[in-house]
Amino acid sequence: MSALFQTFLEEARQLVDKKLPEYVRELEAEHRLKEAMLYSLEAGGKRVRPVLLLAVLEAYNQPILHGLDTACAIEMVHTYSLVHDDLPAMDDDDLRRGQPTNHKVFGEATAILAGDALLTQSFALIANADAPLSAKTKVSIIAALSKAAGASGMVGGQLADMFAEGKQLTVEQLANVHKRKTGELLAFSIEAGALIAGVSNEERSKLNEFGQEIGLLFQIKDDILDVEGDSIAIGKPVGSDAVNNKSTYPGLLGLDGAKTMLHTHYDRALQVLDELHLRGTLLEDLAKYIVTRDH
Ligand code: GRG
Repeated sequence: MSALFQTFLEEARQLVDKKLPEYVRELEAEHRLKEAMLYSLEAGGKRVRPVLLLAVLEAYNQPILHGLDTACAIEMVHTYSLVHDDLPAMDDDDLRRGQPTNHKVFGEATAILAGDALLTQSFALIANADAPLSAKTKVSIIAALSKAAGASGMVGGQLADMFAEGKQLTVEQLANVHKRKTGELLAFSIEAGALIAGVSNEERSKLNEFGQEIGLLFQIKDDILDVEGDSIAIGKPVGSDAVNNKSTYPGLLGLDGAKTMLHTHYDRALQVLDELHLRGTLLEDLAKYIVTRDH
């Protein structure tokens, strides 16, 4: 990782880490609700989505502070999705990022409401953004976020994923589920950066292609980490358990096949950056970070 990228990553994360709790603390709402929102917002996420948005601004030489409210809004939507994903009615998880899940600490009803409040608040953050964004830009960002997070994006992808469980999917079907469940919000992070930076429609559509590749890379890498992490954690040979899960890339393609696919999409992401004349910017570093990360 280049020193420049390392510094950017740290600075961007610090900005987001400082700003996110401020929005919640200033809300006129019940202490318990705010505590539950803060608990998951401050639980140590990697902040990949906000960093993607801020990196687009940096790549286009725009002040990154112009995107801070929107970057935090995306992290709120992401955090809501994890809180709800962990609920007993969904994945029923006890731990998230090594800590008890929101509903384990605050109870199911409060966790549902904390997720609802995070989602709703995200739209207010964009509408009330301090940055010099025109009303038209704010409406475009809000419309794109609703699409990425809603029924045709993340929420519908979550439902499709639930109903795909135990079924044998093709790689195309799997890619489609993940494109909606996790890819759309990652791609939106890039799109929001493009909208704030005011790039041309042509560049925006190329950046969108890059965003789609990033979404895929993130998911394939996540599945690979699950297999390698599981095997290391329980001392079994790599590929023994998680690799048998047919709704993951290693499950469908084998671990080596998934790694090959990861590198194919990484090359494609770099090619799109080339076409945008953005090779050598932080966006290339970020793509590399997503492919080489260890958690
Ligand atoms: C409940 C509407 C609703 C949607 C849930 C995102 C999602 C949809 C579920 C998460 C399931 C999951 C673990 C998917 C794998 C990819 C993923 C989104 C991992 C978590 O994202 P990171 O690694 O998380 O960015 P951190 O902890 O760093 O914030």
